[in-house]
Amino acid sequence: MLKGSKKAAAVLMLTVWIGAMTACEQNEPSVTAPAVNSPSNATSNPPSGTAGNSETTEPAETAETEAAYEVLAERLRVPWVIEFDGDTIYTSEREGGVVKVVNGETTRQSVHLAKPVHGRGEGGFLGFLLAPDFAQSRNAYAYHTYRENGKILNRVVLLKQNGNQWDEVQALLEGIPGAANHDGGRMAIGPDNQLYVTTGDAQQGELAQDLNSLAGKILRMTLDGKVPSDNPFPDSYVYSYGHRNPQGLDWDSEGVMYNTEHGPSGTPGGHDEINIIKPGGNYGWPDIYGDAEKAGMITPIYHTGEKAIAPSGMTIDDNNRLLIATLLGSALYRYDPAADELSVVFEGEGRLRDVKIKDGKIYVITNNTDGRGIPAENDDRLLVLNG
Ligand SMILES: [Ca+2]
Repeated sequence: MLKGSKKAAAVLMLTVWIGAMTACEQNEPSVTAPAVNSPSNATSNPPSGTAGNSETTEPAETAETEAAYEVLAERLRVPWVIEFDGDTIYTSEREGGVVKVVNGETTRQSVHLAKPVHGRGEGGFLGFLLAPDFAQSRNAYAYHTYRENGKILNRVVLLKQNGNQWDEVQALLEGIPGAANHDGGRMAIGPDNQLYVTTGDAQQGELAQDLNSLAGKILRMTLDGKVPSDNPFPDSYVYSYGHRNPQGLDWDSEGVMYNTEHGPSGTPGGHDEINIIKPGGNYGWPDIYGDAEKAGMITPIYHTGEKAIAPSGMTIDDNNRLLIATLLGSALYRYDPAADELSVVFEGEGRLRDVKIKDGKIYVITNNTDGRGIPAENDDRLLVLNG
């Protein structure tokens, strides 16, 4: 393992970095440069080099100082998820591959799909989720953008691992509206053993309110892709609606379901949300955001006000606190529902796409190679935090 001690972002770089923001993340008026401070036990050494030159920013290591994290994998290409199979870690890469990480060794595994990945903008090979019976079945679920008849769409497929590659077994759901941005793509299996899938509004906000559209929704399906008989709307995959671009999904120890999603672009921007998800719930987009209320619509339990953090993957710890990886926010945040407080847990490595906890250890994946960040030479990286 490599000792992680490099500071990816010098303050100097941040001006450039913010200038490079595009699409829904660019218009935040109150963005301030994230601090470059590291956790108190981090090896601290002011960055002296330039972006992309990790050699010159590498501080001398001292035996007494524990690094803030260790690097488990590097030079990943827009990684999107962290998945565990025992001590083996898998991550998806947005261009359409899977990387297997075992004891610091990475193997890039090809994915063979019936329809090619359409990798423009925020779309691509996004969600990737090992089936609960992966040990026996070698099955996984994937969510990817594709193009058909001139339209950008998304589909949910079942894959099977065959040696060092993944082959599509079956398409479970196709025709989910897509666009250059707002493609959703997070998948999770609930405590009810059903598959949940987030979809974006495909840059057409009104679709989020249309129960006949699969855009701007959280979908719920059986593990073989059917509509569960107890879904809130008859013969519909829709579990909740009125979402803009939900990116994080998890349940607490009581089975309460939370999501994170992006607030509006432009002015005022910000207003990124944490919601408690109820079956059949309408989360308001595009009619309301922030603290606004409207009959039949659910306001978030927390929003970020004018500040945009662009929440991505989210996981809930043993104390029912949410850990949220953020892109624009370039930090790992913790949200404690009991205290209604959002605080920074880890930062200084750029954009973060996903977070998971295993055996009490926090794992994050950076996302600096997606065209909106400033990648260091060895980005993107899978990190395990110390302490
Ligand atoms: Ca909302």
